[in-house]
Amino acid sequence: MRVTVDGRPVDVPGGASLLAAVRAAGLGVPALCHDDRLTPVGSCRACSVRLDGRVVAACVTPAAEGAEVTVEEDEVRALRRDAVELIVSVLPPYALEGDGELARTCRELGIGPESAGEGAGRGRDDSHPFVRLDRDLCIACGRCVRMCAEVQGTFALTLTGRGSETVVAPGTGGLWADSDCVSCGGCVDTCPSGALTEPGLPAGSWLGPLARTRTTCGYCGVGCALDVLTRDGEVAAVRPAADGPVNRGHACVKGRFAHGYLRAADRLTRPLLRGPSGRLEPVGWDEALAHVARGIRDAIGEAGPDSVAAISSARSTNEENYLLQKFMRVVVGTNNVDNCSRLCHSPSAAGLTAAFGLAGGTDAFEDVERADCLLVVGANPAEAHPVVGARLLRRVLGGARLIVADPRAVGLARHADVHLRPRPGTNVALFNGLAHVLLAEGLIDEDFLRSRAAGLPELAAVLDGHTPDRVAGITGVPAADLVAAARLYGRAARPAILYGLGVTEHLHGTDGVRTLANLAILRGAVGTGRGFGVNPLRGQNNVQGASDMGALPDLLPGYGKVRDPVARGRAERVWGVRLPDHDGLRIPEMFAAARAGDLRVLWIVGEDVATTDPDANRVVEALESCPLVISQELFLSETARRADVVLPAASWLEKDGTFVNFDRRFQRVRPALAPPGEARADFGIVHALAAALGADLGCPTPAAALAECGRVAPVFAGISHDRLDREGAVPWPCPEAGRPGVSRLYQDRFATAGGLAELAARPYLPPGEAADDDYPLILVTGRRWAHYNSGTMTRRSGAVELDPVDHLDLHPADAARAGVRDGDRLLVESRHGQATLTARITEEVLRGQLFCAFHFAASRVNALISGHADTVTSCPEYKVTAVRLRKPFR
Ligand SMILES: Nc1nc2c(c(=O)[nH]1)N[C@H]1C(S)=C(S)[C@@H](COP(=O)(O)OP(=O)(O)OC[C@H]3O[C@@H](n4cnc5c(=O)[nH]c(N)nc54)[C@H](O)[C@@H]3O)O[C@H]1N2
Ligand SMILES: Nc1nc2c(c(=O)[nH]1)N[C@H]1C(S)=C(S)[C@@H](COP(=O)(O)OP(=O)(O)OC[C@H]3O[C@@H](n4cnc5c(=O)[nH]c(N)nc54)[C@H](O)[C@@H]3O)O[C@H]1N2
Ligand code: SF4
Ligand code: FES
Ligand SMILES: [Mo]
Repeated sequence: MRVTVDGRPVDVPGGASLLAAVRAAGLGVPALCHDDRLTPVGSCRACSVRLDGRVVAACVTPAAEGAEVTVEEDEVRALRRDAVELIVSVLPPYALEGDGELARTCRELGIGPESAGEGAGRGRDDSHPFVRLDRDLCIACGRCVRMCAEVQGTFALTLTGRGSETVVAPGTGGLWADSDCVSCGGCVDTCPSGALTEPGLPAGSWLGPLARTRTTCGYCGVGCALDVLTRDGEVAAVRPAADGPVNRGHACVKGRFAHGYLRAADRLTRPLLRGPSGRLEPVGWDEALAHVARGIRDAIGEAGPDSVAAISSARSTNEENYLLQKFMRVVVGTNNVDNCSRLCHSPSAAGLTAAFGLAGGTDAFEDVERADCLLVVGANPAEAHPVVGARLLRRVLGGARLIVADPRAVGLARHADVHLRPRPGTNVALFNGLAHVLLAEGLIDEDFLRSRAAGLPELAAVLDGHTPDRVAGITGVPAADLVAAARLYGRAARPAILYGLGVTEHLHGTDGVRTLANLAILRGAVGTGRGFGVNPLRGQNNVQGASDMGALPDLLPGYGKVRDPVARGRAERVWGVRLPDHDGLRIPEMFAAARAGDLRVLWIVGEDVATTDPDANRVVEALESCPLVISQELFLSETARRADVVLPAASWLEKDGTFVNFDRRFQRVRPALAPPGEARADFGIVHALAAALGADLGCPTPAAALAECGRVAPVFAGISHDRLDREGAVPWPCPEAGRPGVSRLYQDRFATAGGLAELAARPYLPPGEAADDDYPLILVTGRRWAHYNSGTMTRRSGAVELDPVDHLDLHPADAARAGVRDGDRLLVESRHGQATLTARITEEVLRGQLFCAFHFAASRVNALISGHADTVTSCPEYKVTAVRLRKPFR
């Protein structure tokens, strides 16, 4: 569309505003109530222009073909200046200081402090750890309110008061700290006036002198691109990158604000070695590494290489994981290496590989923008993947239908067309029930099933027994809801499945993934561009990558099987050694081997197993039974406290490399700071340990390690640091440097042996734990928004003010029966151990069910969890534990 701006023709897309046209013409007008990400409201009039003779607000006026816009003309210029001057007239003079949008605008328009008023003396709200409000600076543009509603989807803010008294306030009234705010920081980013800021940073003032480092968030698997602003070797602020491929200018409380741990007083800065006194004493690196090297050499000599095992970290980079698994295979000579994918999405890797051929999600996240029906299963993205959760919600508010399958009333469930609340551990029955309805009602893609899928007759036979009524009996989901959900998914043109640990962390987690994948196959909604396939919301920042890099006991980099001579041969040629040809130990098997006296060395990198692995008392026993435990950590975690050697590690803000996010994108990680004291990046530690054993692992830099990995694993061969520096993000598979990676998989054929999608005929089998008279309640465990896993990092940040304890959610009826009041301290007992939690009475959980997180080591939640695990992958059954409540103590 062509319009004329000050006599010059400019082309803008259909639907663009005059403001966009003005900017396209290279001109600027102030736009104080406008943010490109938000619905325009046209309230400040600072963007006034003349359109075909009339004065209009450019931000809300659509550009029409042939429109003639006048910007630089005395009269409209004066109107714009008047509008800004009017706004400033009620603000205190300091509103014009600093580098914020309003202050800059005033300088450009020649408006000085003499135009300011006195300020209304409305005071501040400094109650919140991350968001500060100076009411006197609020210009009531409403950008923060719209940001919170439209981008974050939280609706925590409102404008109150009339006329010039109007000011932003939490919708709940009262203090910001007590509001629904989830600290995404979006309001601070959009505020033009400095009314909303973050502590220590006056509006805009950070922009100038601070160093800026583009990196990728090291908390969850969303993979937000962040700009880290540093001053004097400290993080001053973290800003979401507007051009971040996944986050597009958005972030969450953790990536943005939870960096206080970096300079925590108890950060590990020197290696520690357990001395003759039995205490961990600081030593030099040489001494610590020599001790570990001796231990490894002795173990290999006396008990063979398989008496050494390592747990690699999904918090670490690809290059670090690559190097560590290479160390274990090449230097030690064992496949005993695993990562926390074992505890998390190993059933996804197994299930998706069996169904489709590859171990990752099937599509690119942006494709959810096209989906018309979202099926969100056993995932709580509003808390665990907040940037994804916000995007999903926006899609739903934009018209997509939403089915949520979760026993709890999680954040998204409030907006669901259908909320299915299965009994924990009954997913396979639920998914088979949905598939039954799809088949029974003909809501399937016959062509796709004929030409691109296998296994329909076997599935149909199993589904016969899964009538809605029978499924209702098993799952507790009313038959009518099941049918309604199946029809929504079955009739959608472009349905999407996103799922989480509510599917995988079960005794039959792999069956859960496979029977969930059945739904997409039946509908032809995977590998066809119709819909957004089947996508796990993978957890840790680099859990996808840790597995991609081969930090797994049965798989080499790129998922070649260690038992496959061809895959092994490829790695042997690159590494120049013979490799062990039998599977190594999985994490739970490592602990079992330790308890049995068969494991001599356990090297644990970035995992607080004593807090986060199931059946914690047995984990502690394993650590105590193993003669040499090494913990490579940022902090003296519960695991590190029990280790014989503690090696201080750098965190994601202090190192160089790459992560792979949940939709298979490689992105760069760059150091914004130096590690404290003598702490070193895991990359350097692995190299140094190899050197202490007289070995050279090659690949001296992270870039070289990724390049070498591409030679072992052709699916990554086209990805390099240089390329990522140029392109930002590249998804795998990406075998060639000159071609884009494949974000939408299987468009021509599936990667299974026969090229077909494999339907799975799996019957429902009950969970490992069941309630009985002794343990009458079912505990589900999972996440809360402000904290991250073991909490070692988020508890050392302002997040602890937002959420200071692990709460146990219980239904009012169960609370009444047990005589529990909100806030009571409770002792919870299972057949395996005890935990202490603080009661939170809520109808978010159903009667008979409890929910808690595991973010505070002191609560000992994982002492409750059983040793049951997925029969295929050993992923723990974290989601189902029978417990009882002990008398509350107040
Ligand atoms: N704030 C925050 N974010 C995080 C993390 C964190 O600790 N804190 N951790 C990261 C990691 S490592 C991971 S893996 C991801 C996890 O992200 P999610 O998978 O979203 O997290 P969870 O809360 O563990 O579990 C998801 C849901 O499963 C439901 N559920 C339990 N049992 C069943 C069942 O039988 N059927 C169904 N349908 N649902 C069930 C639970 O009620 C819960 O709401 O989050 C990542 N992001
Ligand atoms: N009850 C229950 N338990 C669970 C779960 C559940 O749903 N319920 N979920 C499970 C899941 S999905 C997961 S992924 C696990 C996560 O469990 P963990 O992996 O144990 O938890 P994290 O807190 O993510 O990180 C572990 C440690 O790594 C350290 N660290 C961080 N960055 C680095 C680094 O770059 N290098 C090194 N060397 N160390 C670093 C941190 O200080 C932290 O102590 O928890 C599992 N435990
Ligand atoms: S959504 Fe995940 S990746 Fe993004 S800022 Fe939050 S923790 Fe980091
Ligand atoms: S920016 Fe157009 S009216 Fe405020
Ligand atoms: Mo995880």
